[in-house]
Amino acid sequence: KTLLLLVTTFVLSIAVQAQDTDPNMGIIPAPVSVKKSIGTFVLSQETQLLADTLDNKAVVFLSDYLKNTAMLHVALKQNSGQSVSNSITLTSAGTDGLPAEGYRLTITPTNVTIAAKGAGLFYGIQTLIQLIPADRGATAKLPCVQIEDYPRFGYRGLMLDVCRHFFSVQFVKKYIDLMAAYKLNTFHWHLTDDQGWRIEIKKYPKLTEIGSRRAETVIGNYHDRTPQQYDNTPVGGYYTQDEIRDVIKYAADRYITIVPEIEMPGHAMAALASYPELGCEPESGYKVQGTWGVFKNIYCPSEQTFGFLEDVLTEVIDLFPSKYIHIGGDEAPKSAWKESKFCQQLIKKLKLKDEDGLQSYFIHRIEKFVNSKGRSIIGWDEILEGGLAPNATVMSWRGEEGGIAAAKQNHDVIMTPSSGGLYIDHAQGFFSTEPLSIGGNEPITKIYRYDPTPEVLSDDQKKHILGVQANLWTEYIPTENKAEYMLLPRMLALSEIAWTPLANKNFKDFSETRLPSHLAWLDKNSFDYRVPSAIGA
Ligand code: TNX
Repeated sequence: KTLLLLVTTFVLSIAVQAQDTDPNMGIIPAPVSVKKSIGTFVLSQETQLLADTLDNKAVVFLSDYLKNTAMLHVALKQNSGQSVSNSITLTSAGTDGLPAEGYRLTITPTNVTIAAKGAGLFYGIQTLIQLIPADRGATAKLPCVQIEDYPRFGYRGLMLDVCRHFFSVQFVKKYIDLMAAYKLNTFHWHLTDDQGWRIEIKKYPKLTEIGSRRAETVIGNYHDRTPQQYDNTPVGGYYTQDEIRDVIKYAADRYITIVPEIEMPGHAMAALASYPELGCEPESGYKVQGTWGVFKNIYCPSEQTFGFLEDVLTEVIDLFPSKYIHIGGDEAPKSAWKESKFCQQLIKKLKLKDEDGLQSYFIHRIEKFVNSKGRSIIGWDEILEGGLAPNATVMSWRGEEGGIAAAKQNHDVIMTPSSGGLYIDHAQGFFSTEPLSIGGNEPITKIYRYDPTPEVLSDDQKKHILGVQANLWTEYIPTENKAEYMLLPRMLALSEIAWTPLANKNFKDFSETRLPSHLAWLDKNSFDYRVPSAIGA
């Protein structure tokens, strides 16, 4: 009898494997392990949703999803520990040996079980949601399977620049929804730049009264292309602190941490236009900028500036619960500091080598302040220049070199190199045939193939690579539709490089087998996206 059973099981499993053209069951990002079995579970109005804690964020998310999106009115009940047939059970039992953020999803003909703790439950739910067929009647048939899954990296990030163009709270939430569906967990919110200050600071009202508006919207491409103009309407907008709190909660309900970025010492024209005394040439008539690039004037490293930045950071830290505060640090030209008597005297007084030393002093001082509040700083890789602040995490964007150097100095790193296809403001095909963008040709194939752990690092150094991020800079992205077009479907490739084990990555399976149903889902939900092309044309 046993033999017969064994043989039958063997034959059946061969049968399953033989016809298995979709081993990852359409799931993006591809899970760690998927073991299919025979049969289906029928999800219907009679199915019960059982959970250990009914007010758990993930439980509420699934319950709301089934009711409001899947239109399946499944009753939510307390899990008694007894097995109940025709149920979806969400439980923290059976999670032994699961890595952080991991889950076990088991579907049998009688039950669905997600075993997980914390964020893992939310990710198990996202996978379950992807398994509910889009085309169905009043019930949904789910294929029987056993999935064990957890992320490759703890930091799975996506940035949105709301300064070059402003995006509404509603759009930011949509962006967060997309991130959540694809298991990204860190939203980097670029809130200040030369072209706009977008966060209300109670102590400095002019930051938003003056700094959130600009008159000019002439948008010439700063690479040698024909200057173009999108429109003639002024750009403005900012988030009140209440709106920010609302977005933080919305993200937290989806296990997404928001890392706010307050740029310094460069990319500061909107702040200088609001409070000229923070610059080295207060009489020069600073303006919120209407064109793109790098501007000469930056914060002057005076006591007044440090006082201002500490006040701003205090309000930012009170709002955002994240461990990290991003302090920018990129593209700060030093000519204004070179020309300033005050800066030259300061360099002498502090016995610094040069302006790079002054920048390093600047960032060290800010780091000390942020650390004193129990938080840590992230900076773009220029913060390496003149010496890294002791606890800083580096975002490597001008290639991987900055990240490699930082990891070798035992600093944590987030990889986001433009050379890796992670600059999703770059065109997704030949840029001459794409809508106006900053340039480039960064097709989905390129981002998909990116591996955030450079081979030159030792295993111990690789542990400093916390994860990976893609950046949506919005110089050439004035509308929500265009933001979606640039983001999608490259964000799905990002999710797979951030989550899926290297050995399970497979571009053919991703693009040909799994992506099409996700594109159909994007269509159904009226998202704009670029139809991907394997050759990047
Ligand atoms: C460089 S990435 C910048 C941004 C621009 C972006 C355009 C970085 C730290 N700085 O200010 O928007 O290039 O691709």
